[in-house]
Amino acid sequence: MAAQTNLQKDILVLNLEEQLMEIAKEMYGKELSALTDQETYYAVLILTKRLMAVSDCNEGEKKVYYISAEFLIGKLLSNNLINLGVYDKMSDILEKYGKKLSVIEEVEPEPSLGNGGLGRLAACFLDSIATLGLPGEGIGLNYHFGLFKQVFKDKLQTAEKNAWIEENSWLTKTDITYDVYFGKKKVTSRLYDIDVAGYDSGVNKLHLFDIESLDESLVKEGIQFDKEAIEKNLTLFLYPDDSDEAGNLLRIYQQYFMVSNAAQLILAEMKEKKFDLRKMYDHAVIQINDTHPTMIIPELIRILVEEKAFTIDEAIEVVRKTCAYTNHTILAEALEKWPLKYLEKVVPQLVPYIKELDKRVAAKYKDERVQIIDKDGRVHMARIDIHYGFSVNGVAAIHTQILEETELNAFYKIYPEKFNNKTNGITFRRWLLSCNRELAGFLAETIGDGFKKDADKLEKLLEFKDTPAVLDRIAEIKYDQKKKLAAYVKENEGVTLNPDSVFDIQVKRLHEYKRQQMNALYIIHKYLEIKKGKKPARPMTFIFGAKAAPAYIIAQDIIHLILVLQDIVNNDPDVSPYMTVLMVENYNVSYAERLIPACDISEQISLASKEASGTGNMKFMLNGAVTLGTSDGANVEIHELVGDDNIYIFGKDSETVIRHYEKADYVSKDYYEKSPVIKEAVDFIVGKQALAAGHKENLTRLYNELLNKDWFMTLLDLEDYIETKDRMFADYEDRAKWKKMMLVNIAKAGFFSSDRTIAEYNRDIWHLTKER
Ligand code: Z16
Repeated sequence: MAAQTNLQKDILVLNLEEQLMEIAKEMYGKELSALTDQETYYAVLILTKRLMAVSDCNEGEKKVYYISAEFLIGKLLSNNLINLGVYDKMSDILEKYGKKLSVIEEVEPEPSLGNGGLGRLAACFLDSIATLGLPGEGIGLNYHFGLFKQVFKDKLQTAEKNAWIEENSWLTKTDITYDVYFGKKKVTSRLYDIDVAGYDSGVNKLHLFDIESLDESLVKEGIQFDKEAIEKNLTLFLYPDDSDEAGNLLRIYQQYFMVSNAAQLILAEMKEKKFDLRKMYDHAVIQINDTHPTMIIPELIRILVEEKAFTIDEAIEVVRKTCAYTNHTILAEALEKWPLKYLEKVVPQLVPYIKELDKRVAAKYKDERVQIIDKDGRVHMARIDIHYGFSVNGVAAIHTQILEETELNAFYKIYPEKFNNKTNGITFRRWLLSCNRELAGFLAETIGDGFKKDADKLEKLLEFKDTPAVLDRIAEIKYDQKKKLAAYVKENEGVTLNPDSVFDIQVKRLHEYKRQQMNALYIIHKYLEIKKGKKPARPMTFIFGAKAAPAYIIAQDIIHLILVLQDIVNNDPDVSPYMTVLMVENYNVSYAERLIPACDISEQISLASKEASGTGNMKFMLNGAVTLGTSDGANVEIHELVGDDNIYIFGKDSETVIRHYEKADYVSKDYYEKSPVIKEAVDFIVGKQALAAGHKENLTRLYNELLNKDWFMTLLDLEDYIETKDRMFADYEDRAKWKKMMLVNIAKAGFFSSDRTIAEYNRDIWHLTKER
């Protein structure tokens, strides 16, 4: 059977050109050469979907269901062609008919089904699960407008809807529909599938559930819509919160809709394959991505008891052996705690089961910190996952350690055997082969192309760390990528970038703990230095990209400050020859794919202990950027791998930071008053120049926040940051030294392949076997 389908794919690949011509005829009645770019994109899309439809599926006795509220998949064409092994062939065919694949790729709309790291991680994982040939599926929601599109107006962020679903898209409508009940209210779901092609491997599926009765016309201005009619608005938007809790009923509706569908899909498959439900855990493992899918636990227990004749004890045991939980944050405000009142309103049928789960915990453990329902009647979702799942993992070594020793210590004492670490990873297909074809090509020439399937082979590059030709070529590719980015930025943002300057980039969601405001204070400091006549050795370019949750006021203010600085710096003739500031509009996966290959300095400056892992840090390293970072998240592991000489680490460590929180003894004003450099930079925010370029309300609020609160301790690390960053810019002038750092970073990035991460999930948690 498997061999037969493979054959079909091989035949299709042999006839790619004829097939494409045929599709052009069928769809548009035209010759291939006469198609517009848009039409060409659709024709290639249809053909690529066909290729995946006839490819082998990854099958086996046991499957992982990766349930996630977010799958930030990005554009898919280029990656699918690479993974199917037909990129070059398709590119040649198109060229024959006067078209450029890189131009056609641009036509694809980008789905924004994720906020940031967590959603992008889920997408990388799907790629790696398929690539490793493992049976696994993603389960999520088909948001029609996804995350908002960011538009700057008057130096402020505004939000618009991002419509991405077109008549031809990667979605395939299935005939699977389920009834989903919110108490007595019934809605009907519809399943859409997206094929996930592994690299030189089989195909898996991403299942996205939608609601049949959705009404897109509810969305009027920006991203506003009527929150009442659930059957009309359920899958309109992804909640624009990254790590912050929405505290919103609609979000519970979405979560239950997702898990009810997931449960029905999984149970239907168990039935179809005639698996013994009492041994469900031998055939299914459910990975719960953050707490958003937690209700899958009580929902499965409910179904097993009410429809499958399990006793409650039996149901709990089977579900416990099936479910595993990944924690992605220690920020208390991001750990979901739903008021029982809300759950009673949305999913009354689950409430007796949640109460039962709570009762069992309460009977056994007295510690307040492990109770499922607290004394204020709030349900702690993570606590359900930990008590009623078999695995709890953090996403970087230091993060897991903090979970064990601090945040979840009470649980670690009860269940030490459940805790494990899985340091995050990224798919090298997208973050090297696709986004940086030049570098990937050169690496293949230099060390062979084994690294494409076995990322550890990148270490071979170390043999060339003193070979000038190799070092020069890596630097030359970086320069070319900077020129390419500059051309794109000129076209899209109207800002001129100098490719001979140092490109310093911070791209990630806007959050105080990530400390974009600290980077902005450095820029102010440099601006003032240049004004006073201290010119840098080489011009500097500071690039930001970030969306802020619309309800997160201070995050909006930080964006405003950066846009104000962009205006002041770039329009000051004394300074603009030496520095440029740019905040790109609507930073997304596609923009990341352009920015990352062009980066010299990778900004990873979160307050130690707060960034669970970070994954952008890995992408930058892989593309030859050098990290400027705190001892936080995966930076710690990058540091261990590349050694002190190939990374710039600064700031207080996580123990010191945690101690400050415990003692509540951090006073930002003390730092401001102690240091003239800090004072000068902070005061600039509400100085004449800034107020003339920006809005008093935003700037004053931010100033007061930094001075009187500064919850994420910007001023604690600012001086060390300035000193370290200055040293980094100075070292950039030692070109031989810098090029070697670039090479070492690329060579040591292999550990951060999501293939390694997924192999570890499988070895320690999932225990799947391949059939082929
Ligand atoms: C998210 O993107 C992350 C955590 C979270 O609780 C919710 C969301 Cl939407 C991020 C972490 O902040 C980041 O450090 C980590 O690398 C990423 O998840 C993937 O694990």
